[in-house]
Amino acid sequence: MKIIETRQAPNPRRVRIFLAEKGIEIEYEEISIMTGEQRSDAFTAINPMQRVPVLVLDDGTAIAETVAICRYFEEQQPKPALMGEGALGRATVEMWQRRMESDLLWTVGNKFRHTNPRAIVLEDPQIAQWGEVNEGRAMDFLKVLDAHLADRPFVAGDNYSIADITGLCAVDFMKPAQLELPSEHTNVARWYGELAARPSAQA
Ligand SMILES: N[C@@H](CCC(=O)N[C@@H](CS)C(=O)NCC(=O)O)C(=O)O
Repeated sequence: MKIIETRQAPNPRRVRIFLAEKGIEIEYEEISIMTGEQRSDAFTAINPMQRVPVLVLDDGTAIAETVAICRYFEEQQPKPALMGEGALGRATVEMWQRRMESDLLWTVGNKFRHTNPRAIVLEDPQIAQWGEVNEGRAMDFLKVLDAHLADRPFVAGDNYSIADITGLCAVDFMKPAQLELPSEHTNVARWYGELAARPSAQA
C-alpha cells in the first residue's frame, strides 16, 4: 500500500496529518505536479483526474480524493475518531469539513492558482479577476469562522477532526496565495496556533 503525493501541496498534507493523528505509517511516492507528472500516461491510468493524493492498495486498487482516502483509514482504524462519532457528530464534522474545503481551501487555492505566476503550470489560462473574487470569498468565510470559534475549541466542537486539518492546511496555504489573516480574527488565530503546535502539523 502506498500514497502517491506531492509533499508541498495542501491536499496530500491533509492526508499526512490525518494519518499522523491516527499513528498510521505508510509508504509515500513523490511526483512533481509543477513539472506535470500528474499528466503522464502512467499517473492518468491511476487517477484520470490527474490530481494528488492517491492511495494505491496492495491489489492495485486506487482511491483518489483526499476525504475518500481519509474515510478509508477512518474505517480501518476508527480511533481516534477524526470524522465524528454518532449521527450528530458525523454530520457536524461533515458540515464543517465541506465548508472548510469549499469556502476556504478551494478559495485560497484559486487565489494561488489564478494570481501566482508560478501556478501557470497548473492553471492555464490564469484569470486574475477570478483569483480576486476567490480572495473575497475566503475573507468572507474567515469572518464566519472567527465568530464560530469564539466559543468552541475546534471547528466541529470539543473534538479535533478532519475539519480542523483542512482548515490548518488552508490557512497555511494563504502564504503562497499571498493572503493574510486579518488581525481582528483572534479566535481563528488562537485555533490556528493550537493546531500548528500539534506534532501532526509537521507531517
Ligand atoms: N478533489 C481533490 C483535489 C486534489 C488536488 O487538487 N490536488 C492538487 C494538489 S493540492 C493537484 O494534484 N494539482 C495538480 C493540478 O492541478 O494539475 C482532492 O480532494 O483530493
